[in-house]
Amino acid sequence: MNGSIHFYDFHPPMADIRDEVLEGLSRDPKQIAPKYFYDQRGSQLFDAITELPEYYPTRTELDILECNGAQIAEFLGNDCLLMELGSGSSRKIRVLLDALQPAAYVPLDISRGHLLDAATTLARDYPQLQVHAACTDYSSDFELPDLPEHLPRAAFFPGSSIGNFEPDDARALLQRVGRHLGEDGKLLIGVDLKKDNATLHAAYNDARQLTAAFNLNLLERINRELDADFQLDCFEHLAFFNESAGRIEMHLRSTRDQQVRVAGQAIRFAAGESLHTENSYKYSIKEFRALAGDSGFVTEQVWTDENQLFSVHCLRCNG
Ligand code: AVI
Repeated sequence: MNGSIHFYDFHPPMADIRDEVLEGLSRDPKQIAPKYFYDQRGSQLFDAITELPEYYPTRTELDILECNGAQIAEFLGNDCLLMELGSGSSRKIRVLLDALQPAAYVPLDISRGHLLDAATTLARDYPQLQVHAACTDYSSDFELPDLPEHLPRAAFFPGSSIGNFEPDDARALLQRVGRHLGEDGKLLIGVDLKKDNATLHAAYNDARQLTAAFNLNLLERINRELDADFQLDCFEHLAFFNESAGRIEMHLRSTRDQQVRVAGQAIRFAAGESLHTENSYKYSIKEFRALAGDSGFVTEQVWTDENQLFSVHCLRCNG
């Protein structure tokens, strides 16, 4: 028997994506939001990155979840409505589902095909589970499917995806999550910690160059979906830790003077000019506790690994 699955498509219209990409390319410095990494191939490349020896966040967070599963399950509570922001391949939720029986699981992700595949596999593997999968852009005012009002609500936001938001946007996002959760709603969130430069640098400059391929795939996606003509071999991957801002920055640097057409518009790149594609903020536990507090959440518990690489925070919404 399979668990039940319902699919809701709130994917933003292509015209909105085109306008946002063109607006970002008209800025100085040029930028495109990291949410556009995640087409089908981008999601697959990200999954491959999470298996790399250099990319410590995923395995470290999984270890923390596994070591503390019983306590986490107690915090979230059985029979809750459990949503997951940026559920991707729904791998980490499996650790929670082995200790917890939610009334329903609501994965939210912008990558439609990847979400549907992951939700279908999960419903097969957890026959008792009701899955309500919603393809949505949770970085803006996102919709949820019609869900029972009476159930206690909880959210899981793993992987330090919160670090991909500017701190002000991260606060706004947590406030929106808080509104969906309601008073006393629970949020379990993974946050990457500040650490030495060498470890961070290696995680975003892996030897197999999968992170470079992930970064460059953004251009391939824009070529395909927005009728553009980026030449991928005229851009190079650049990732470094910006110490004063406390973040990894990823860029695509133009290796020459060039002109690219995107959705009928001409965009000029000077040699060496960069297109900023991602920030990945790293926090201390104290910094993140303060950010959560500013966003309407009380920190109830924080776990880390023995090397203090990554943290998992249990937060309660104070309404
Ligand atoms: C999804 N997000 C938390 C990843 C990160 O580490 O910021 C995305 C990523 N970018 C490069 N490698 C992984």
